[in-house]
Amino acid sequence: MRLYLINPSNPLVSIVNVKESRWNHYRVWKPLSLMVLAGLTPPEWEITILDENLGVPDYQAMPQPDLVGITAFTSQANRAYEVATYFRNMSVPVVMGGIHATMCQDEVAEYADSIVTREAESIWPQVLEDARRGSLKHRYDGGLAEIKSVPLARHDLLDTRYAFGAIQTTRGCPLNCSFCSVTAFNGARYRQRPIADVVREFKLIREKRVLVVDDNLIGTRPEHIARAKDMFRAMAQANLRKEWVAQATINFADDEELLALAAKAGCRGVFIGFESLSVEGLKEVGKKFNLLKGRDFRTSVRRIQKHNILVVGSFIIGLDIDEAGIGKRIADVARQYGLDNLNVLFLTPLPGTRLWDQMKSEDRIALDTFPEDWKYYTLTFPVAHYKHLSLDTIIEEMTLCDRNFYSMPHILRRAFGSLWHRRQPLISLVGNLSYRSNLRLNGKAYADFKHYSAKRHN
Ligand code: B12
Ligand code: SF4
Repeated sequence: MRLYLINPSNPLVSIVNVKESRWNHYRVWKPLSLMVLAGLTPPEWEITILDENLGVPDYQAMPQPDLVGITAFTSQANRAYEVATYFRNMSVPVVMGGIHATMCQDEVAEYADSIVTREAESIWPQVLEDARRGSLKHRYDGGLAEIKSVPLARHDLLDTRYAFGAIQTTRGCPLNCSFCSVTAFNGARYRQRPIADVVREFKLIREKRVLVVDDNLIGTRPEHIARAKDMFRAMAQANLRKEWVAQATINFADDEELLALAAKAGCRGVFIGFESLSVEGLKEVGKKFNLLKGRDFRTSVRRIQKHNILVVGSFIIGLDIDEAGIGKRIADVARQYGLDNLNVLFLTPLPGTRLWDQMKSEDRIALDTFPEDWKYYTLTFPVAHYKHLSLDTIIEEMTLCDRNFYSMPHILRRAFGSLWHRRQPLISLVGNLSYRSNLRLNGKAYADFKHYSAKRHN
């Protein structure tokens, strides 16, 4: 039995457009969902993982599979439907799963023979068995997985053109920020994989560099932090020789021992969601967690960096409190905090989030012809109506912010700073130049987007 597992591309996502810029090789990430599904698949299935982000395969020239499984974030839905339609026209059954299939079940059900909602661990072997017998059901729900049942992902199945391997050590997040799908999808309970599994899986990864995909690597409570420390100790002891980057909340900075252990285990960079410059903004998105302990963000960032860990900060533009001037203010503050890299995104109502419900009820979702418009739900296009920022203004604010933070003098200053502090100057420089090289592409993408929006609203 031949199984194709497909990660569809989104041509609008410039950061994954490898041909546009060679830097982008460092920003194409492995589709871990499919590697985990492969890990759950019995040996009688011959599995091929096809990641369209590395180039769209010539499906016609390939042997016909017995079953196709497609994953999709919302931004990949359009292409996912094209691929699904292609295979269904050839009478190959198609199963879709992942976040979009969970949040937009009725829509996805129109394009697939079967959909699998939420986490797949408990249900995928059953789906395969039904497919083998030719009796696929239209819908399956995997619920939330028993974390011990998460298999070792099949790291051997993808080719070596990626700069980073990928692994997941925890699932779920209790914070439930208004714009984020994680709590709705993976639940509020923070579930941690057995440390021995994590170490074993790290050993299976061929790449020297690894993306730890957890939404919050360390968690929020003392027992979560204690487990993170144990995991870092075990990783260091296993002498994995990996360098990895992860996402965490700002409390990562609060514990020197945690930072030292993370660095020893190979942590080289951390992605932190600051989201807003102001208390009102943090309250608006429901991330009051960032306000605890009367935090001084600059000190927190420095404390992390002292351990030779780069800090990438993320902010949102388009909150109800944001007014003209927000772009420049974010760039200024990001520099004051001393961030190594800045990632600013447009406030985007993703289906299944609290923000979606709110904006929908206020009739503020501007691009709402679905499924066509999903391709713009990449957080890099302003798809909503923003309270104080028109379409032109919000794009201008984003452009000003990026041009300011990624101006050549500022990039060089950061590069010298990290050289002086011996904090991975090369990685820092490459990261900054990679963002900068996308600014030109963004300009063109915004112009096309405005044109598209105008056509939509006429
Ligand atoms: C790693 C990651 C990325 C990587 C992607 C790597 C890759 N190629 O997959 C990168 C950095 C590139 C990325 C980019 C983006 N991401 Co992202 N990302 C994540 C993150 C943190 C982890 C995903 C992951 O690997 N999980 C581990 C695997 C094992 O879990 P899983 O994917 O859920 O898969 C399980 C089930 O869903 C199911 N399943 C999944 N697919 C399938 C398919 C079949 C057939 C079946 C049966 C089951 C099944 O089985 C798996 C095992 O249980 C999630 C957050 C999260 N917790 O999901 C956000 C998340 C998926 N990203 C999100 C977003 C918004 C984006 C971006 C649009 C914007 C951005 N800048 O972040 C871009 C889009 C890129 C694009 N191509 O269009 C949102 C998506 C919301 C939505 N409705 O789509 C999430 C949920 C975060 C959030 N804050 O809400 N992301
Ligand atoms: S943004 Fe981060 S902290 Fe907030 S709910 Fe999502 S994963 Fe949790």
